[in-house]
Amino acid sequence: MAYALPDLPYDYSALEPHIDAQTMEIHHSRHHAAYVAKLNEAEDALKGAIESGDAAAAVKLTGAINFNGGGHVNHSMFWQTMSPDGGGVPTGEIAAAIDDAFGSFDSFKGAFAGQTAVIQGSGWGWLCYCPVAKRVTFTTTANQDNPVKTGLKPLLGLDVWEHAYYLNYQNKRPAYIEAWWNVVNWDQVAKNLQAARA
Ligand code: MN3
Repeated sequence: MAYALPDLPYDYSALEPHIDAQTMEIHHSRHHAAYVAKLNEAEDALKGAIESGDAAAAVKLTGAINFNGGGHVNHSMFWQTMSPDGGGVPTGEIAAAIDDAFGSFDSFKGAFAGQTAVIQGSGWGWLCYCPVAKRVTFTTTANQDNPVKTGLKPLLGLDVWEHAYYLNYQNKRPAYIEAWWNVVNWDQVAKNLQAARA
């Protein structure tokens, strides 16, 4: 079955003033839509390669599947972990997990914002659950790589591709990150932690 662009759980203007409506519309309806379309194309081509027993053709497609599949997975989580009712501080299990790993929520925020701001080029900052260490951790990925590739389970991702903020924040990535905390949907992040631990 082909992948489909998921609807946003809120209007394009719902995250203003922190993330503007035009950025949200272009990001969702053009960028995410393109990842979905190209992922479907690559998977169709992969089926053809498998059916014809062409391993070299299949290997050649893995880059497109990683990039566009990552783009689809990453953005699908990104929309869900933002909300017009977001922001504030996490509570319950997720708050305890963050305190345990980072010392405090403020310490986590500082580390997350600082490390995500300095990603070179395009990429993502992530709060993840490590099923080996059984604790949450921070990581960054380049381009559309997803932390599942290194065995981590992503709980919250921040897109710092310029398309995510340039219309409103231009080159001021740290200002975009600072604003983004106001829309983080901690209820969803808490659900993601529960699912990751299950
Ligand atoms: Mn993006």
